[in-house]
Parts: sequence; structure tokens; C-alpha cells
Amino acid sequence: MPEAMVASSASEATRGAATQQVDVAVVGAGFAGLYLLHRLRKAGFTSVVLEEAADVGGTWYWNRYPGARCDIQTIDYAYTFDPELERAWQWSEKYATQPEILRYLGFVADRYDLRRDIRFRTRITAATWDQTAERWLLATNSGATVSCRYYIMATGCLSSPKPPEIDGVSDFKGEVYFTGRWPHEEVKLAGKRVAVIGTGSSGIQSIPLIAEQAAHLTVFQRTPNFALPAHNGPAPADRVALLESDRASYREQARWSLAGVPWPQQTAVSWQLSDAERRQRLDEAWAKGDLVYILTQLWADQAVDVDGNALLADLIREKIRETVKDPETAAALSPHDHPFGAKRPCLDTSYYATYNRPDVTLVNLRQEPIRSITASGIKTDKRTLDVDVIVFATGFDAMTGAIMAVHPITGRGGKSLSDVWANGPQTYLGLTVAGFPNLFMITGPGSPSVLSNMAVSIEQHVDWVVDRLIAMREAGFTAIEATETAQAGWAQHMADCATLTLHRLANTWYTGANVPGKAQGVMPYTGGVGPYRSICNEVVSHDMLGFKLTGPNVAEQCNDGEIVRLQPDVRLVLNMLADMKLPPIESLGAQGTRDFVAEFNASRPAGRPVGEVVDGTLPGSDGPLPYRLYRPATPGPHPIVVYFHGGGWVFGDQQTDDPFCRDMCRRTGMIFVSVGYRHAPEHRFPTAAEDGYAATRWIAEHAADLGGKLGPVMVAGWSAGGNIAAVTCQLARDRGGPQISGQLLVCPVTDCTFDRTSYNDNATGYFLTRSLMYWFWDLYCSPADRTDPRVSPLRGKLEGLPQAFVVTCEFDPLRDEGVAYAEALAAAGVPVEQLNARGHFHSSFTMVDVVITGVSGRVQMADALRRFAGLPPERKEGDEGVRPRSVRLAA
Ligand code: N01
Repeated sequence: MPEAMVASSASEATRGAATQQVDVAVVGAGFAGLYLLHRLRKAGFTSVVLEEAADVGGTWYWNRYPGARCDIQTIDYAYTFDPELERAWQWSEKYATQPEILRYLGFVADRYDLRRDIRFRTRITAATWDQTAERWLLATNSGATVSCRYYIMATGCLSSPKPPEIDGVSDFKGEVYFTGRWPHEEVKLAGKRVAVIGTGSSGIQSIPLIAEQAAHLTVFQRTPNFALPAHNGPAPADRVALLESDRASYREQARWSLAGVPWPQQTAVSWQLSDAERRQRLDEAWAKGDLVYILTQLWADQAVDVDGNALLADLIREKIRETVKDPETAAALSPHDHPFGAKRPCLDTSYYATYNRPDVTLVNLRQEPIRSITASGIKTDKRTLDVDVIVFATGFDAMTGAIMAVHPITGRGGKSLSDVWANGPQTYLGLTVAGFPNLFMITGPGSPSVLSNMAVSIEQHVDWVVDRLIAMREAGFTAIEATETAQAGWAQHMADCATLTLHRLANTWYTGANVPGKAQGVMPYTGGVGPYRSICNEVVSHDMLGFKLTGPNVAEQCNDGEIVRLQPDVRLVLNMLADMKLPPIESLGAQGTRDFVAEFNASRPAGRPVGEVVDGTLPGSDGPLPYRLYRPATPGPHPIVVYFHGGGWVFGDQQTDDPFCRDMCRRTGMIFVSVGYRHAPEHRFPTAAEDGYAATRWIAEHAADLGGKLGPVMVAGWSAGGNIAAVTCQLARDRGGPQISGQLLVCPVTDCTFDRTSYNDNATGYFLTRSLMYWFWDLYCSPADRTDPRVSPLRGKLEGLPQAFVVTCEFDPLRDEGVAYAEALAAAGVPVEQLNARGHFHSSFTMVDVVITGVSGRVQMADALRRFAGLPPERKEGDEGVRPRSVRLAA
């Protein structure tokens, strides 16, 4: 419908002489607002940008404190949508200063003649959705109103300064400044006693420069932060050469990278590197002075594993001690309360060295909290320090503050956004909110935004939103709204991503912890820029999955659903496998499959160190069988777990599941003996079962020789190995031993029926396919034998079996037979717990250090094995955030 008609049919609320009618209204003239305006105009939408400040710049307009600079290299922190623009602007430094970035944004505004559609000094006071007119009505501080079909918040993530929450601020008789609202006039600090409260990025950037001017500087630090020297100067020649060698490809790599800067994915894990190698990597990063580099390039587990992270944090603390001369000050400046990177680290210029100056004092607020601000200074628990100036570098009500500050935003049915977000922000893709039609946010909570190069994320968000508006116009839709299902699914996916990283272990503005009373939760999308981009694209290719689209002359379209149901790392693995365009595994033949698996495994991260790994042979049912024994580093004797690898009875060996065995050996403190049983088609049914049983018997009888505890052993296995473990328990019961105290069955084969729902739902696309399972069965077992309990244990007698822990995965053809086995065991009186791993696929748990979200499952498996052995659970730091969710089935 033409806009003129919309205006004439608008309800009373949107009429009025002063009401400006536009297709799109944008709030904010920073990086996002300027690009939005440019794109909207080019696409033929009438638009207006409303900006509270007197000029363009957004965050770079307000944050003009001494030392303010970007902390992403400027060649990366710039618009890339127009190669001509890139050629027309030269940055003078590796990290541009605030004035230079502000000049750049002014240059962009002039180049594309943007200012004529920006209303400066205009603050929106209310935004209300008019359902009848399908338009937003905006009230402003000037009294003028705007009616728009689409309302886009380009308000940034860190634009709403947080009140200092300290008593007595208004009593102070000296000068008060906030880094986030620094005056435009020169602030003269020379000869004055200055206090800075806060040691986040703003404090750390400004402190060295304030120290140079002030007569004395006192820094009030509540939480120390990690900082890395920026080594500012000209842009590094190697990065510039890389960019200039193929600008388009460089930019494209940035768009698909994790953080929005093209660095390769690091593959070496911390425990594969020697102390010297790790130190050398840290020294290189220290010399480079690049946050994205130090956050992503040292070792692959630095951001996802507590131990891998601690190695890095220790090395950085050493650097602090090397720089700061007074040991007590160095200790106070060394962060211990959060993993490196979980809180935004800073780029500094002489920050730590500033504390060596005689005219700089650090007050550790952990030892002497601030009681109040007085007329003359700052009073702590121990003393009063008189000052002339107080600088609050106390941060922002991040991510939600800038959106909620435009209060009230009233959506469909009179819903208030503040109410909807009372318990934390709810969004779909970080771009939209259910109940708020035609409202978009750029870098909203739920988008990668602050965990990425903002410039790259902003361009992606803007392009996605404007492209949708164009597509809607072409199709005749006039309203778009996220569904509740899609929004809930995004919240789940966000939570899954957050489990993967260490952000959940720090109290930061990322989680809302810096604002008293604010709902807690990781607000930015932690899954990475490239994965996020692919998800947004998938929403479009799946007919706008999760959105309801309506228009006056077109049928409503609503493809409801969740865009990501897989765990984020499972999704990455499956996408990677799909990109490899492998032929069906079964088409390779048995030997070809074995070769492929050996090659595939060679490229995975090596397993973690354990106390000792011993290879040996044991007598099987018909000749010797190889085994590999994993011994914990703790003093023995240890309980023994007999382990059977996966591989459809066709491939694999005692080393195939090496990372899994190492991980479980470490988590349980038990010996794992992985058995190399014989394979089909050379050795068909019941060879694998009989080998498994014979091996278990021998291991139990030789427990003492192997360094194990005497008494019952446990069995465990994955996939076909789970089948062998289950069968071994039945044979041991029926053949008079050995004694088995518990069975851990991970995605086991338990039955020869192939018509359960999971076989159909997960027939293709999740690596273990239905046709691959058919092939395994055909190679191992003739149809006549398939109902034998030695291959279909679900058909055997289940009474009197050892207690069990059964793991099934949501996207696995074998899921339902695993569930059926757990239920049947419970019905037979066997104590059993079952874990249905949401979002996981058949191989999730054995892909240790690849599928990181598998940790929660393995924590629970280890607990179960320890329980089987009569031991209490063992937890390590970081496990708390990944609480397992198994159910104990009623026996
Ligand atoms: O804010 P912050 P910021 N009493 O929240 C302390 C971006 N940025 O403005 O940690 C005493 O990080 C607070 O202590 P604690 C960047 O993304 C980028 O520095 O809550 N202290 C903390 O030390 C950054 O992460 C650049 O215990 C109080 C500090 O104040 C984000 O903006 C430059 C307190 C606040 O640190 C925010 O940085 C600047 C109180 N009542 C900012 N309340 C670039 O380089 C708070 N604190 C691009």
C-alpha cells in the first residue's frame, strides 16, 4: 500500500500536522545509524534519523575522554560497504584516536549527504505501536512526532552511562566528570588532585594521560582487569599488506570469522605445547598489541576451557609483575576473579607502568571499599582522600540500557518492552522482539555486537534488516514480527553458546552484573560472527523461519520454528562435514572406511595427558587381542573400566576413542582399558560380543597386575561398543562372572528394529545415517541372527543386570533404542539413569575438545562411574555452569 494511503488511514494517534510520515525512523547517528540511512535511502525508503547529540558519531561523539581510542585495529574498524570510501580515507594510526574516528564518521556523513535526514538534539520520549495503522508513533522532546512503518534502534550497546551508585556524589564541591559524557571543552587537570574511579577500558585508557597532567592521581580500583600494551603507531605493515593484497577477500574473511577480524582458527591446544612454546606465543602476542590476536590465537582451548585459560592468565600476571615495581601494587593489579577474556580485556598505553610514578596511588577497594563521597573527596573504610576532581569511569548500563532508555516502548496490545525484558532481554537473533512488530535493533542483546568487531557486525545487521524490508515491500507485506517459538529457541541457543565459553564465569557488563538489580545472563551472542551470519541467512532461506509476515493484500506467512536446535559446536562440526562433501561412508567399503576414519582421527586434537598409557595384548575368545590402558596420574590402585570403542562392529581399534578414554580417565580417576575386539565382515556375529566378554573376564581376573583395584570392574562403550558393553553384562550374569558393578552405555545399539521414530527423523544429515546403520548390520550379522540378545540386548533377559547409565542424543538414529533399553532395564528392576542430550548427535561425546558442549554429559558419565565404584563425584572449576540433566528412571 503506498505510504500516502497509509497516512490517510492512520488512526487518530498518528495524525497531526506536526507528525512527520516516513517509511523508516532510526534512532542514533553513530556507525549503525549512518549506514542504515545510506542503505535505506538507496533502497528508496523515506527515512529520518533522530539523534540526541548535536552531531553524528554516536559513542564516538560522547566518549571523548583523554586517551579514548578504538581497540580493534582501525583498518578493520571501518565501513567496508563501499570500496571507493575505503580508498578515500587513510587512517593515521594502528588504533585511531576518538577525534580521528569522529572525523571519519563526519566525513562519511558528508560524503553520502546524510545530515539532511538527521534531526540532531532530538530525543525520543515514547514509541508506541499503532496496530490499526501498522505504524510506530514516536514522541520527541521537541514536541514533534514521527510516524513510521519501521522503527530501528541504532542506539549502540554502551551509550547509557551507569550511575556511580556511591553515596554523596552531589555533596562533592570539586569537579566531576564521567568518561562516557566527557565535556567538549578542554578539561584542565594540571596541578589538581584527581581521583579516577573504575578500571575498565575507559579508566585504563585515560589513567596514564590523566597521571601526566594531574598533580596527584589516585585510582580507586574495585576489580583489576587484564590489559595488553597497544604498541600504537602506524598500522602494522603485515596486516596492511594482507589487506591490500586482496581487499575483497580480506573483508569477506572478516565477515565469516569468529570475531570479525580475519585471523585463522587456532588448532593447537594448550597441553600440546611446552611451557616454552606457550611463553613464546604469549610474548609474540604481547609484542603484537592486538586484542583479537591475544583473545583467539594463542591456543585453541584458551576461551573455552578453565585450565587452558589459566595457563594464559598466569603468563599475563607475570607480565604485570615484571612491569609494576611495587609487589603489593602489582598483586592488587593482577586479576584473579575471572578467566582472561571473560571480561573485556583492555588495550593500554603505559597503564601498568603508570603505577611506578611517585604521583600515582592505587586504592584497592577490595580492602577498603568506598563509604561515600564527601564535600572534599572520597571516604573509604580506612581513610578520607581529599581531591579536586573525580572522574567516574564506572561504565554503562550495557546493551539493554540504550534501548530501554527510550521509554516507554509500547508494542502490540499495549505491551511494554521494559516489562517484557524485566527478567532479561528476550530477542530473536538480537534483531527483533516478539510482540513488537516492525521494530528492529542493530547490535541488540542476542547479537554478536560487543563480542565482535562492531563495524563488521553493524554492516551485517543493517544489510540483513534493509534487505528484509526490500523483500517485504516486493511481496506486499507491511508487518513483520518474531514468533514466541523462535524467540524461545534463540534464548536456548544463546544459553547453549554461553555454556561453551567462559563468559558465564565472570561478573561483567556482558552479563548485566555491573548494574545492581539488573537481570543476569550473558547478553551478547557468543557463537561468533560467521556462525551468526550463516544463521541469519538460513532464516531467510527457510522462508523467514520464526517470523510472521502480514500485509493488506497478501496471505499471511508464518513459518514457525527454531532456527538452531543443534548445540552450537555440533552445528559447526556438521557444517564442516557437509562442506567436505564426503561420499556416503558405506560406499567406501570396509577397508576404505577404516582408512578414512584413521585419517579423520589423525586431524583431531590429541587427547589430554593422563598418568600413563600402556599398550598390551590379552587373550581373547580366539587368540590375542590388543588393548590400550589409560592410568590416572593419581596413586593407585584404581577402579577399572573396560571400554569398547564405536565403529559399527566394522572399524576402529583400541585407540579410536583415545580422547574420550583420556578424558574419562581424568574425570573419573579410574583405569580405562580400551579393547581392540575383532571386526566384521572378516569376523561376523558373535565375534565382537564374545571378544568383549572374554576381554572383560581377563581384565577382571588380572586387575591387580594392571594396577587396578580388586573386585568388580565396570564396562563402558559407545555406539557398537555400547552394544558390546550391554551384551557383556548379560553374558557375565549368565556365565557366572566376572562381577560388573555398572555399565555406561553411550548411544548404544540395542535392537534390530529400524522403524523407531529416531531412525526416520535422523535418517540423514547427522553423520550416522540410517543407510550406514543398515550397512553395519549387514556386515556384522545375518538377518536370522539379529534377534539374538548377543546383538540385540533389548531382547534379552534384563533382570539382575548391573546398574546402568544410558546416554542418548537427540539427533541420533539410535536415540529411541537407547531410551527403550533404559526403560526396559528400569522395568526389570535395574537401577538406571538416562541422559537424553539435547542438540547432540551420535558422535558428540567422543569428539572431546571439538564438541565442547559435551562436557556436561561427560561430567555426568564420570559421576555415574564413580557412583558405580562407590566414590563421591568429583568436580572441577567450570563444571558448575554445565549442570547435567539426567533422569533417574523408576525401577
Ligand atoms: O566500563 P566497565 P568502561 N565503585 O564497566 C568500576 C568499551 N570501551 O567504560 O569491575 C567502584 O568496563 C568497575 O568495577 P567492577 C569496552 O567494550 C571500549 O571502562 O564492576 N568501582 C569497573 O572497574 C568496555 O568493556 C573502549 O568491580 C565501580 C569500571 O568501574 C566497555 O566500553 C574504550 C563502581 C567500569 O568498567 C565499558 O568500559 C572504553 C562503583 N560503584 C570503553 N561502579 C575502546 O578502547 C563501577 N565501577 C574501544
